[in-house]
Amino acid sequence: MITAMNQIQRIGHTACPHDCPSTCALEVEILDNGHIGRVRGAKDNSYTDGVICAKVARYAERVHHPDRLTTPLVRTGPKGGGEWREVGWDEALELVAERFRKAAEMHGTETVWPYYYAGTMGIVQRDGIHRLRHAMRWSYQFDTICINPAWTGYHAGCGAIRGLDPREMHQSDVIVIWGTNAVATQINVMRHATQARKERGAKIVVIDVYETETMRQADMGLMLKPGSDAALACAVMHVLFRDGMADRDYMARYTRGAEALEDHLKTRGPEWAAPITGLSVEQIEAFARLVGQTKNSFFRLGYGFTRGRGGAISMHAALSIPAVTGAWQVEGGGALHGNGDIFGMDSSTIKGARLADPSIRHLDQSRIGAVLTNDPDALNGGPPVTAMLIQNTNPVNVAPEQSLVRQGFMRDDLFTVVHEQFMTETAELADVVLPATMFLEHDDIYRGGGHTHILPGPKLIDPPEGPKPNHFVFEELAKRLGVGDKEGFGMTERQLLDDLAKRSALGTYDDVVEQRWVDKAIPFEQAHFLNGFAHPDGRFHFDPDWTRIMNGQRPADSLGLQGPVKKMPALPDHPGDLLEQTDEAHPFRLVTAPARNYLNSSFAETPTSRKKENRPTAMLDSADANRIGIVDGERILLSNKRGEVVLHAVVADKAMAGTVIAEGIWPNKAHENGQGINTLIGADPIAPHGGAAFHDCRVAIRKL
Ligand SMILES: Nc1nc2c(c(=O)[nH]1)N[C@H]1C(S)=C(S)[C@@H](COP(=O)(O)OP(=O)(O)OC[C@H]3O[C@@H](n4cnc5c(=O)[nH]c(N)nc54)[C@H](O)[C@@H]3O)O[C@H]1N2
Ligand SMILES: Nc1nc2c(c(=O)[nH]1)N[C@H]1C(S)=C(S)[C@@H](COP(=O)(O)OP(=O)(O)OC[C@H]3O[C@@H](n4cnc5c(=O)[nH]c(N)nc54)[C@H](O)[C@@H]3O)O[C@H]1N2
Ligand code: SF4
Ligand SMILES: [Mo]
Repeated sequence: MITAMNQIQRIGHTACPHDCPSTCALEVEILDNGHIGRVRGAKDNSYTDGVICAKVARYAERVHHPDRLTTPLVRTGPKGGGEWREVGWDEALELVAERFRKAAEMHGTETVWPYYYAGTMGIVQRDGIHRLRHAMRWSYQFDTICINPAWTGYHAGCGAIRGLDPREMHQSDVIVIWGTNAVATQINVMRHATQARKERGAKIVVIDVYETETMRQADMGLMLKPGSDAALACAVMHVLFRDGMADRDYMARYTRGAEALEDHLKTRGPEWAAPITGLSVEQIEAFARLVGQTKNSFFRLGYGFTRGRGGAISMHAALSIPAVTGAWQVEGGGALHGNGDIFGMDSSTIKGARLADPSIRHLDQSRIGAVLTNDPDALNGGPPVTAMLIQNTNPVNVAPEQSLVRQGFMRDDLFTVVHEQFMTETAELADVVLPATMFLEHDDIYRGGGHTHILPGPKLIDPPEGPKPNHFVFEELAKRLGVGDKEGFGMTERQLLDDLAKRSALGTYDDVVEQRWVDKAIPFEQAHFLNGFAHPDGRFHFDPDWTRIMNGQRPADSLGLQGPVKKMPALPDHPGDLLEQTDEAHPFRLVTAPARNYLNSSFAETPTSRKKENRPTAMLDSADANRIGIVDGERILLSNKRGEVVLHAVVADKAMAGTVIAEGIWPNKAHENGQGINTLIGADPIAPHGGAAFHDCRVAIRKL
């Protein structure tokens, strides 16, 4: 424990490893007992600017948590029964290697499915699993749970995942924070936006489906119906064309499809959009006027509004607005969703890219429930999955179709290894649990999501005895599985980081550590696409060819995972019947938004976060609550064809009637019947390139 006796010995420099676009530069107090004290944001990093979220400031609670896993465990009783035998690493790894080898002998190598995600964003620890996957010819994962609809929609317009330098907000007179609850999910967006307001009177517009903390700080809050953002964008562009605020010279030089768009939008004005969005005609006109008359409008486009079945369409439609106004031409004008494409990092050795074989099947990450319950379509022409290695993700909690996921994990013929920091609900259903280190305890490197920096995260403290880094697991399994001296194996983390740094023209890893971060901001002309957009024709596409959008991955259909491409509208439009439709039995639309004090499934284990979030709730409009006779604080049941979830009602007029908000991915067992919120969420892929519609879900509600 940290006591007053422990002095600060030094300040360590690192980066936040969590799955958050802010990727903050951190300063960590290291105490003379080897523990950490406070964690702060680096003041001299121009994006972090000394500001981080409260949950990471209290990281001592997580890294020195008494419930951390410290010993490998082998299941002794029935699955999920909680009976384990403590074993040494050697025994655990021998067992795993033996079972993986046997599974492959029986069903072929594709029966093993390494399943991972972004619990750590460190490139060595997160992506090294692919090296082992490729070497062993195990099944691939089609990563869909998070970025796909957003990136697909953005790529459709701009041709790359990059945009404005976020620090340009300080040159903006309007900042549109669209479909992201920045106060909760990426605090630094809010920091720069509110500073721009202070410095130059910038107006902040927030577009969300409920009154978030972010919206509360806005000058203009647009609260709309879930999934209706593209309709809003269409009406805004209609007004821009109608009232002479469209920049026709810019469009002629830089865009494709502008004439067709103008024509198409003639029937999609504010009167058309008002009933679809729930906004008033006046609100839509006012927003259109604001961005139409303010060239330096900064569109900060988030993920939240893309987590619906029209998600890629919504992103592309919102992104089309600055291409109509020509905002991109001026400082502080244009859009940013993420800057993934600016870094030029070559992690091919870490990933074992040269060992990859494109003929090996892909399995859709979001459809893990269908995969594990042997849905032939989800298995994509291959054998059943009978062995899994899981790292940095908690699918029993976070994946859609939770009932199927759980049923899959309970299969007796499935051998599951979970490498984790805590006994998550996925680990509880494993056959073997391996304890993992935390970011402060191993070496890695990170890159910004919503900014322009590459940040090193060197090991700062020793782990407790027991936990090992992901890298250790790849290497030890590779040895036991006879991978031999294939490229990338037999190297330490430091050697792989040096290889990455060298291939990426960053010098050595030590050079990067020395510098604390490397700013990879691209020149103004490039960030603003003034040398052309990133499509081969150099133009922004109002009329994307949705069958060819790849966002860095191969298109879903070429992986054998056919998305519903044919339903995509040719030009920005309301996705309409692509969305999950409410009906008489299910009159509510559920949005499963993030909780401020959790990060996905993480931090639900830390006492302060848990206390602040209190209990799982569903927020209802008072008219809805009255109609079904629910009062604040009552137990209620949310249900649809996928299952039932118990929560407590919060009655508050913070969303439109018909919209219900459940914040946070609570542990399943925090809900009365043990069914978590993802029981209600579907896993059918979002058009055209996959993704999970976490915020697009119809439900019935009744009181208990
Ligand atoms: N505190 C905290 N921080 C996090 C996370 C967390 O769980 N908690 N998760 C991390 C991860 S993995 C990610 S990907 C990012 C995601 O961060 P964001 O980009 O912020 O995306 P979401 O968290 O999905 O949702 C953000 C907002 O979108 C709104 N929303 C939902 N549907 C619609 C819609 O149809 N239209 C509009 N306009 N808004 C809609 C929700 O109400 C919510 O307020 O945040 C990261 N940071
Ligand atoms: N209802 C609903 N569900 C959602 C969402 C939503 O908005 N609503 N958001 C979705 C999104 S955007 C995402 S990205 C997913 C994310 O969901 P998860 O992938 O589960 O996300 P995390 O909670 O970030 O990380 C998972 C685990 O990684 C572990 N971990 C961290 N670092 C390491 C490490 O170095 N090694 C190992 N072995 N383990 C480590 C942590 O202990 C944690 O248990 O959830 C999705 N699920
Ligand atoms: S805001 Fe995001 S990146 Fe920054 S410390 Fe918090 S979780 Fe980490
Ligand atoms: Mo995410």
